[in-house]
Amino acid sequence: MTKSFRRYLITIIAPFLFFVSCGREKLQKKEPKRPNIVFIMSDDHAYQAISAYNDKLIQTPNIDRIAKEGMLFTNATVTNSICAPSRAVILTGKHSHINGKIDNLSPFDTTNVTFPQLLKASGYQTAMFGKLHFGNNPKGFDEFKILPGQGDYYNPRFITSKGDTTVTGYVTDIITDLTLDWMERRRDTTKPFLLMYLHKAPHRTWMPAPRHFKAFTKKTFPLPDNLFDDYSDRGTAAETAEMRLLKHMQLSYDLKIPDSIADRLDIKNWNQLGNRIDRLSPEQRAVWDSVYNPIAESFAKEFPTMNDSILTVWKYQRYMQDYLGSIAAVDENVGRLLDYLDNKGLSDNTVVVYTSDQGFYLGEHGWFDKRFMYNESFKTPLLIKWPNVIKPGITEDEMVQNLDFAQTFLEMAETTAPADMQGESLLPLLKGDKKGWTRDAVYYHYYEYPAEHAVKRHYGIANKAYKIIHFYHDTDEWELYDLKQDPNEMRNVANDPSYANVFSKMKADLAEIRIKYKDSEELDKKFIQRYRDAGRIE
Ligand code: SGN
Ligand code: CA
Repeated sequence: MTKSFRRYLITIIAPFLFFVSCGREKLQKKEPKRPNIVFIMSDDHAYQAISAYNDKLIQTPNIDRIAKEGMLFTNATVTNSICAPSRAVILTGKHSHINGKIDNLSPFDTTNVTFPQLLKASGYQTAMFGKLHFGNNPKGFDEFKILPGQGDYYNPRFITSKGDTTVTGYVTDIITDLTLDWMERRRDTTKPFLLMYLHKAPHRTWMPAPRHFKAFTKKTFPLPDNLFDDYSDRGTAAETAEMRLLKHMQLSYDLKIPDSIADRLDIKNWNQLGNRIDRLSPEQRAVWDSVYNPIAESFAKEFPTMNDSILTVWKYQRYMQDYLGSIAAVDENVGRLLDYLDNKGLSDNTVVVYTSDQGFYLGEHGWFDKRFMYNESFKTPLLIKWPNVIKPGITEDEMVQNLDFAQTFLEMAETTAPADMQGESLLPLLKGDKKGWTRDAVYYHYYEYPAEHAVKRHYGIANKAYKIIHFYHDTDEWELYDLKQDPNEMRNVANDPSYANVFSKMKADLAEIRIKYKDSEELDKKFIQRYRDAGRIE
């Protein structure tokens, strides 16, 4: 470089660089200090189907990015393993018996105070896109577009504050399009934001994006050890539940055998495929038919000679193909959102949470669905990244719950949480301060019975070593599991004399935690009465 060229560079470029750096400083001053919060939740996404937990079933590279850059929780649980109640717990930071949303059936009581309302009042811009399932609109959001009830997979309808719209396409892609459109066009850059990005997938009836039909229907998956559980060594609740692949998963409705073939095989019942695929456009339907019809034809040939175990395995494989196929689009779309945050320079000051409204049975105990306090539905995936606060790649095994989100987000936003919230802020764990975390057991209470899937009412407490469950209402049964000896929860030891001391200690701990959280037999009776008043029980 000649001297004169160097001088030229200094005189021409230096003022420009000075100008740019001042501009950046100004920009930095304007950037809100409190972190943005991106809460990603899918519906019924089991931790067994996220490769950061277990890569035997599916690769989820984008969801895994959150764990690689942040923290993976291996002991995250819900307080009531069903959709709308879990969402109510998340928003209110209170157990179901306090916030009143005990089941999916009655609408959410909107006089509850929710953390988004508090964040909005403290200066956050707030938005929600996707599935809420509350029976009413969310409060505390500057903008929302939600699915009515469970919503549809294909060409779904959305509810907004200004009325309904129908959007063409696949639900998981659309929820992401709506989210990115809001981020790009309506975000107020002078405020931190709370974004609730809530997927419908992979909820029953597990309908993948047309682009994933083919690849997933060609795969076979390893069988869970207890696929052929006979429910001996347990109480009656596991045996009487109606969520078995063999008996309760529908060949037509769930596993996409067309009605015409179901008729021919005489397996037609109340649950038909018809209305599940009526929303497909002719083009989408052509892709559907080209993939699912040949599967149904070959099933029709084999069906007459299938015994129960062959049929169970066939159902398991078809179930996994569609369930995991639906997750493929969730993972791709989470990648789109993470890329957007990276590309816009937002990632450094944004907390990203990935979770599900509860776990799910992927053939364990021979089941699909959730509701029970047994591991696969009690636990839920939880991955959190927060650059500069959470160290990358940490696995955390402390017992955290969906009850804790509200207080966690409020503390992140330097906003005081109401004293009657019942969770605990996760900030000590996120900052690596284990001494600041004292919880050693968590409480659970499920109510929706009698109802679909026939899982009896129960409550219980779990610590890292044991779990005790009391089934009540039309039964009175206790179950105790030794989680270290029997991680698959196949043997109830409540009546085993060698566990007598553990049993009485766990029972006492359960009574104590019920008092701590203000749950009681009076409330149990009140909620049973609610079912009587609604004519759901005599
Ligand atoms: C629907 C499903 C059930 C599921 C509930 C609750 N049946 O009723 O299998 O348990 O939702 O799910 S379906 O025939 O409509 O698919 S939740 O995630 O909304 O709680
Ligand atoms: Ca759910």
